[in-house]
Amino acid sequence: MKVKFLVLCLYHVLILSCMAERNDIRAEKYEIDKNEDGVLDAVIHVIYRSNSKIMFSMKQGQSETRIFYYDNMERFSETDSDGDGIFEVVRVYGEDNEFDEFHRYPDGSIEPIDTNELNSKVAAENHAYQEMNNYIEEVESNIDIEKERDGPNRRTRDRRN
Ligand SMILES: [Ca+2]
Repeated sequence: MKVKFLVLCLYHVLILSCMAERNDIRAEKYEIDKNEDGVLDAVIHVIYRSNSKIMFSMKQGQSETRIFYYDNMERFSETDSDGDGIFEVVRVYGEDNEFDEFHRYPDGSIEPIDTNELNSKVAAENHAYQEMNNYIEEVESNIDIEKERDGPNRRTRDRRN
């Protein structure tokens, strides 16, 4: 297993990227401290298979959401909002960010939520979902830029020593 650590400061966000490679599976970890007070605001894990994202998880406080992808499309997600280890919100995604939602109970049983509740959630969350995706894409593209910029500089410094 090959492990790399990369620390970057972007927009007052401390990001720790830990990449572990196993065959064609690659995992990245981001620790986000928005105001640099030493208290993490979020921890994100992204897992890739053959450079395709297959899982994204984000833990903020007690809340944790895991999103699963197939063919680079979000297919399934689950959320544990109170940190008790039971992911009580289960979603299955269709086209254009539409989804159906189920409630998972502690005994493992699952029940679809009310249709009116579902429709209002779909409408309300499409906007927030788009903003989050834009933010993630911006962070990911800035990491690529930082890697390209830091790579040659680091090698130059190493040659002097
Ligand atoms: Ca829970």
